[in-house]
Amino acid sequence: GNFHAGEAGSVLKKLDAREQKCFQRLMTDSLKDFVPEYRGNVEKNGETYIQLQDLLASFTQPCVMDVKMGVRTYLEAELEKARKSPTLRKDMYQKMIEVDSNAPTKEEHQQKAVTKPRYMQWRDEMSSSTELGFRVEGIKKTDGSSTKDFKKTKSRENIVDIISSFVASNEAIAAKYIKKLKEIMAAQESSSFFRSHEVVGSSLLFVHDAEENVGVWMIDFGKTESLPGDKTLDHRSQWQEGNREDGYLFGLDNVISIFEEVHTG
Ligand code: 4IP
Ligand code: ADP
Ligand code: MN
Repeated sequence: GNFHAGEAGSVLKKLDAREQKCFQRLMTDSLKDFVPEYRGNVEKNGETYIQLQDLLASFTQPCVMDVKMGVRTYLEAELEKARKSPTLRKDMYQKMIEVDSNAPTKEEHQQKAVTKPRYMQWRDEMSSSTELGFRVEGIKKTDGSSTKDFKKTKSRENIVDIISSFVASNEAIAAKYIKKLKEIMAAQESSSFFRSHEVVGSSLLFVHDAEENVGVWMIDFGKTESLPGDKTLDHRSQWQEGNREDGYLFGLDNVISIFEEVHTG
């Protein structure tokens, strides 16, 4: 994978130039406290890594949930590229038929391949991304067991159940998550970084433990792109190709509303 254990309290992630640039800028932005601290780069076995604060370090046997934000998980640039010079992806065709053998078109079955945007759009539609602006990607329980089996989780009711189970119906933990999510949203709404970037494929990482320590952070800026000139996004407007909107805050509104439903029952 992309990750390695770092020095105590840090994790190492394979360097990606776009992501490094984001972390550099985030260290002086109002979102600083809501992302892992960026601690420079390190070389290991001829590879370069960015060193990030280990967000799990202060927890005891934490439960962790990765929620991918936004109504789409591919960049506009990837759409354009696929239109100009489509690359056929056999691996993505395989991933597609493992979930639904009827999903590919006749032509895709013949090629045994799909383009990346085609696969990503299908994933977004199949899950809650397109409709609700986020999806649960994975959950790790306190006993260490983990699930990534959420590819077809789409309805609000299913997500309410998943999140109730994640917080083990603990009202204090749910309430702390709601407070944190509202703080993150306020910071995002006043962040110059957030306003000036298309934030795609980024996740919120939810972490809590039995002592009721609770945290939420923004992670994964591998597909977070700065906008040209002084263009800005509101992250709530509907996406139309060309406007670069990502639906991030539309999704966060829904995440908060679902946590509120979990909390009040
Ligand atoms: C994956 O699909 C995820 O969308 C990856 O995003 C994405 O990486 C992969 O694209 C794609 O195959 P599944 O989750 O359905 O397996 P992430 O790593 O953020 O979850 P990118 O490179 O788009 O970030 P490829 O092109 O890397 O395979
Ligand atoms: P990728 O770009 O390879 O998808 P991510 O940045 O999304 O990688 O991280 C993948 C997983 O690694 C996350 O779901 C989370 O569980 C874990 N992770 C990422 N960053 C941190 C961090 N700073 N501290 C602890 N765990 C992390
Ligand atoms: Mn990623």
